[in-house]
Amino acid sequence: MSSILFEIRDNIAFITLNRPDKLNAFNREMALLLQNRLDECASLHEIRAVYITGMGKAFSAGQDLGEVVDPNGPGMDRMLSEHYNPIVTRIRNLPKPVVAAVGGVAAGAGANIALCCDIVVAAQSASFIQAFSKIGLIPDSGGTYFLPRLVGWQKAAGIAMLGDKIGAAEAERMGMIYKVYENDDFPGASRALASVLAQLPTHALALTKHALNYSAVNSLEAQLLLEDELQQKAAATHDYKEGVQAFLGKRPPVFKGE
Ligand code: LHQ
Repeated sequence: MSSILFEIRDNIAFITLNRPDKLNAFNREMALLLQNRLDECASLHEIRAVYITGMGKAFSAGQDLGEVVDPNGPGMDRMLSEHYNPIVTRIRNLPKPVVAAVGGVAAGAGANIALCCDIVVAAQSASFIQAFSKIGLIPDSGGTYFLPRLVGWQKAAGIAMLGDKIGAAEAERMGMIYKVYENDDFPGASRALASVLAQLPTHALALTKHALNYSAVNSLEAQLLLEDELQQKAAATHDYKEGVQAFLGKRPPVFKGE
């Protein structure tokens, strides 16, 4: 059985991290497979939303620590540059919405891969742990970039240094994630969210994502210019015309992602 399951249904790519006996910890094979699948998500026109989740009781426990001490393993110097950084940049550059559906613990790189997705939802019993300090490392996989932007400097410093286990409800309260669902509702509600995203104007969502990516580093002036440029692109799409026609015709729009 592959360590990454992949299925396309109703314009959604469902990606499942699949090493449940290791809490879906990443080894090299799983990291490279995930990269390949994210490339497919970018290139296949029929995919209009991506849904990443974990098999079993965890989202992911981050790096497989068995591989770290394996003399035949990839070695520390390749793990970020070849495994995690390419995953994070692929998710951020993917011109489609990416949902992280966190059903259990998300620790270390597993937490930060979830947090770099566009919309993070979690089951009530899920949790997020910046486990790095516990083993003498620093938050990676974008943790030092996304965490302070999501929750503010103080909370980020505390969470990163102490390695606290943050429950889903607290994560939602502090703005680390978008929404928490009751455990029983979580699978259906999180898939329904992906389904809504897959029916929205895909290009406009991609341009929104692009603008949000730049808002982290741009001045107001630069961001206003970027919004102007991207809005021209959005206005040139079929979906924009459809949205306006549907509004004027008092009917629901049918967006094609074109
Ligand atoms: C695991 C793991 C795991 C292997 C649970 N590996 N087996 C980047 C660059 C280079 C180097 C290092 O890393 C990185 C990025 C990173 O991600 S660093 C952070 C690595 N992750 C961690 O330090 C988290 C380690 N795991 C834990 O602290 C706990 O397992 C958590 C809090 C996630 C869950 O605790 P429990 O629910 O109590 O589960 P458990 O500890 O009993 O784990 C269940 C099984 O999964 C167990 O195996 P076993 O054979 O005894 O049933 C664990 O050994 C295995 N497992 N995480 N990262």
